[in-house]
Amino acid sequence: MSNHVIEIATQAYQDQKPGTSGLRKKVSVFQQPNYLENFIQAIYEATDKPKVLVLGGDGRFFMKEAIDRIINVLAANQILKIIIPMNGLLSTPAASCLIRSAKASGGIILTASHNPGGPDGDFGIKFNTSTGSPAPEAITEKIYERSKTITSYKSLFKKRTIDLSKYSVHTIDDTRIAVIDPIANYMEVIKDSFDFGLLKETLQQEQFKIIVDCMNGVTGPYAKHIFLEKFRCPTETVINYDPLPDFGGKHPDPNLTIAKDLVNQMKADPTIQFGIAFDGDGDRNMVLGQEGFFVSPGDALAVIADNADCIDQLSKCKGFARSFPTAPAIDRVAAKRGLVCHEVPTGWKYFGELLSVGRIQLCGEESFGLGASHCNEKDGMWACLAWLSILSKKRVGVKQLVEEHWKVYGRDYFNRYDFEECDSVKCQAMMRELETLLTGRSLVGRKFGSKEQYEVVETGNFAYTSPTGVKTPGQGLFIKFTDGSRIIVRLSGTGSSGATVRIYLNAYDKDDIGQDNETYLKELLAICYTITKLPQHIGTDKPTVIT
Ligand code: VG1
Ligand code: CO
Repeated sequence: MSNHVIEIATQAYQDQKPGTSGLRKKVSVFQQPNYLENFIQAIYEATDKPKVLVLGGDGRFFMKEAIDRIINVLAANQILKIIIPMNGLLSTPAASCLIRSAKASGGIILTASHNPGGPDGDFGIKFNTSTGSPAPEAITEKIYERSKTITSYKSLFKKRTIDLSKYSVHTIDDTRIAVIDPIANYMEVIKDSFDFGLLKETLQQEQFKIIVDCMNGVTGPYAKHIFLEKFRCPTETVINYDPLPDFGGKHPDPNLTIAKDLVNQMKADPTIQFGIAFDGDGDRNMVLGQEGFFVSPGDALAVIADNADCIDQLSKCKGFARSFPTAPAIDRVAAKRGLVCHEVPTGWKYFGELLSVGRIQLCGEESFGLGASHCNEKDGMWACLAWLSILSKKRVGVKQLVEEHWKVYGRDYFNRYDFEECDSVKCQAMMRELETLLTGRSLVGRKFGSKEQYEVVETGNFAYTSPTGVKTPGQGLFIKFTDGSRIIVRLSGTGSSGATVRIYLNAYDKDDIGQDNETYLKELLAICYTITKLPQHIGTDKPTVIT
């Protein structure tokens, strides 16, 4: 061991279990003594001493300090190379691209995604493997196991702070640290994905007005580069573009409730054709058409799949995938094209494997995440350019495109109801009771609804088997009806306090496509409450967020 390295004795924490997407906790939890160093040392040891790691994040509070402290631990472990984007700012999809371009062993992404930031907000660490994909559960479990028994970590005797404000190369003993331009790398990866010439032409037309809301997350610099520098759009095209440690005090969550700036702006100015908002780390997106016409994520996925021919990258599409709770609109597109649509549990790591082996080229989740084969993460900016490619080639508006889609395929009315910060014990009790009910057959054949139109065809708990045969049970309690409608209940794996219950409803209608979403789902929601007894269990029937 070099003279410069010391071993620091530490107490293991027992709560460093990564959830759906990384380890997410309140900033104050991460600020406990050695909490961060323990977890980094655990990653290093549990992933067989990686040689090259990418390190960056979404700019949230505590990120800069965390980068310094992580460099200290990794350099003390004599890692060969650390690649850091300028100012530490790296969107989650760009991190995935960079890991692959640099042939790195993996990446540490400092983000809690759409969770609030600032000193009282959340912090998080995602670990991605050399394929650019979020680490599968086998790896996150190993990291967690190591974190529970760790007794020391390595540290530099003399700590170093690296200047991240310029492109540069530094050395600490045997470790090289490269501060690079992440946008250049991202652009290189997607350069052949779209017809950039056509996009520029379309966006320069005065009547083609768009608005891109970065919600003060990490996508600001990418959006400014693409829309202002490359496409020369007017400056007002990109809003909330400065990455801020507290995201301007708001949740960087692109949904109708929180991305109000965008919704209001589009309602006020009907000449804006297209609007999009991204989350804190740039992997989620919400799409709006003229006057704020909302595109549900399940429809967005299906519409892109159906128009894959307009997107260069998707010209040789072999398959699609969606997460289990996502409305199955894309399944019908797949069926028409003679392709497979895989159904995986919630969380991008399950898509990662399918993307890596080339089984799928496009996939997405109901939580506003959509991604494709250029990287191994969901990618908000890619989704944006995909939409713009379709609109440019077909010369139609968003609303028209979606409505035409419904006319051909029928419509999935869909809502997710979140009940946040609930009592964990009560939620667990509800889930156990419900699991007993739904893994039995007592509901099958029963009819619900005013006209008894909802007849239960199947109930259970969703289980997934990966292409390599890894089984993941218990991924969502479900009730399926004969007409294709579904009720799904699961607990969130990304919260930082209490429990969050998520209820997903989707009702399919082949012909009646023009109804109000909320109204259409009212009856199914009542049925859901009757079967799950959710209001009795958690003491409320009022969700905190509906998306
Ligand atoms: C949520 C979403 C899931 C998404 C995950 C990470 O997980 O439901 O679809 O993949 O967040 O998104 P959960 O377990 O809370 O339902 V992000 O943008 O953090 O990377
Ligand atoms: Co995110």
